[in-house]
Amino acid sequence: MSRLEQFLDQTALEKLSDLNNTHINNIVEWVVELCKPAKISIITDDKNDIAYVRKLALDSGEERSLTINGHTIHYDGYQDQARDKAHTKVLLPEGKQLGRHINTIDRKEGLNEIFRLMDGIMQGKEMLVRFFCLGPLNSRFSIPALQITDSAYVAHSEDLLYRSGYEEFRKLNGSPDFFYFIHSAGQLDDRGQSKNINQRRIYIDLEENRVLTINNQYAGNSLGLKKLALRLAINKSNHEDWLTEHMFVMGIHPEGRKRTTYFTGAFPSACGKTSTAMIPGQTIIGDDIAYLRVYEDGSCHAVNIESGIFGIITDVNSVDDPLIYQCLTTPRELIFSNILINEEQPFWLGMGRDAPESGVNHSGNWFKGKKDHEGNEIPLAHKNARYTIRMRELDNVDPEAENPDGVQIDGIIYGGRDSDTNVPVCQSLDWDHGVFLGACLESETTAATLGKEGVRKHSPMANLDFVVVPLGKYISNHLKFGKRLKRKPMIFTTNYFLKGSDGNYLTDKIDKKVWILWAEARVHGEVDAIKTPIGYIPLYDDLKYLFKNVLKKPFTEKLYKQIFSIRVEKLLQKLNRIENIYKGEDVLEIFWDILVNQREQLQTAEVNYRTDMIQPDMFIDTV
Ligand code: OXD
Ligand code: MN
Repeated sequence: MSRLEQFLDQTALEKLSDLNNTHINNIVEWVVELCKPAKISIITDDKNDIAYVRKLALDSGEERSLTINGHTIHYDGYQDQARDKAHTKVLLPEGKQLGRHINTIDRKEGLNEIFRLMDGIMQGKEMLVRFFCLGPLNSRFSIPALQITDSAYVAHSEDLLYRSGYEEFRKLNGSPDFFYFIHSAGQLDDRGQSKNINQRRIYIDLEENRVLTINNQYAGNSLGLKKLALRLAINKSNHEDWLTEHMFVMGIHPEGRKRTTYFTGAFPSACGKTSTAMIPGQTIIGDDIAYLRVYEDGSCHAVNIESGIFGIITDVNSVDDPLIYQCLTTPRELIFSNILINEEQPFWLGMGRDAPESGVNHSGNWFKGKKDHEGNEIPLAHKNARYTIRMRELDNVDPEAENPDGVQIDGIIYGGRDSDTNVPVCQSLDWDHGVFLGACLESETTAATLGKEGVRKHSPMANLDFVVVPLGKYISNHLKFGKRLKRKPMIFTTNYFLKGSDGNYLTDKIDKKVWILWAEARVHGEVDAIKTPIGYIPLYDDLKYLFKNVLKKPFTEKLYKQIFSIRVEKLLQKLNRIENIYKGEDVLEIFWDILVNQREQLQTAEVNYRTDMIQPDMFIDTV
């Protein structure tokens, strides 16, 4: 503890020494010496410590209170509104290779660069040291995570999003078996936003189970426990025997069913993951990141590693997302980010309410027609604007959300933003084929990452942005995981974004409820399906029944045939793209067998049916 005595007061010293962990002391000491903060606070699970962080976020101006009790607003810098993939790099030790899909920098070079930028970066600021637990407490899934940051907004957000873990750290008994994250927002401008945005860096150091992130505030870049821990956990799990996935966990409850059926679902950012987990009538365990393990009885169990939601607010309105909307308009501890505030009232895009023509938003004072320095009109709120809430605040939270054993998973969904290729819902032929379909996931880019929107990108398991092991290994691990399962979840794909020739969506947002209930019914063996080369698709009558009974709306056979036709040419083009992506990757042979087989089956079907848009009823085999 010796050198720390120079920097910490008695209470802070006691909080650290209670943990009896020299690794933590060394990290704190090292960060203090490098970043040179003016003050250091150690935050335990104590409610006074936690209240201190929240107050600091308000006192420092990083958040401001709004009219509704517990609601605050935070703004990220104008150029810091989404995940910054270009500056997020894995530090690569000499002699190691991760393949061409992962953004890397030589470890020595990266560390030299970031240590230089971190020198004195916290001068004049207060450094917060926080202890959290990824996953439920007292669980085989849990991973303790240490967060050091000079942003009270970051520390406060994590309080809403993760389980406090000071006690979990105590249980480590001095072991270094934890993740750690060092963040600094860097120098701030007069709006309290990171000034040196050109020097933002997010460097992932797998050797030390740590991430160093500086000169940014947007949560996807700054919060250690969110997308940064996701990357560390992908590395850890892929060298062990479990999976770390960009997945929701939800309970499905069709009318009349006595037991809850649990599903996980992987969707790229801003492609309906949260709104699927929040479909009215169902229960939520998590909306973003899950750990999956094979249990002793051969079943697959999953937990939510988070305990809150950092959700996209755009298009959340009382019709499309009634549960979330209700939550955002009633008192509770909640942080909005990057939306418009007018007279302390929040406004966002697609909220279904008339918005004022001026106010304050992520660009500062805003008025309708305001342009940025590139001449682009600034909308009233950012498209990737967010809300941050605790999960336990929701009425629809599942009773098993904190179960240390997680829940048994019976279905897994892979969904992408795909305007022209895949059907709305489809069940894989078996586990390996399901892994293949997940590995083939493509999606059009969204505002959740910096850069152009609407560009089709390959996104295996919706996790490519976060995969830090060679892609082939990541996919092979899913194949091996399945071999160990005695009770394999069924695997499905969904596509909520199919468009007609006029460019309009062919299905409504709420229709996802039918696709999910159909998948659940398949798990229970209650509905038949049509076997096609890409998997099992629904029968018209089953969907018609669900549309009528669940959504109270008609579903025409014409629309069914249009959206469930197998688009052979598009699918074959996709297979060519997939082949190029995985070429040179060390993936299990079965992956290539499935690809070749899928291609042959599609080609044969095209010849047999003499069309490249094969309507569902042309495939006669039902099971
Ligand atoms: C998220 C993301 O915020 O994936 O969940 O970007
Ligand atoms: Mn996500």
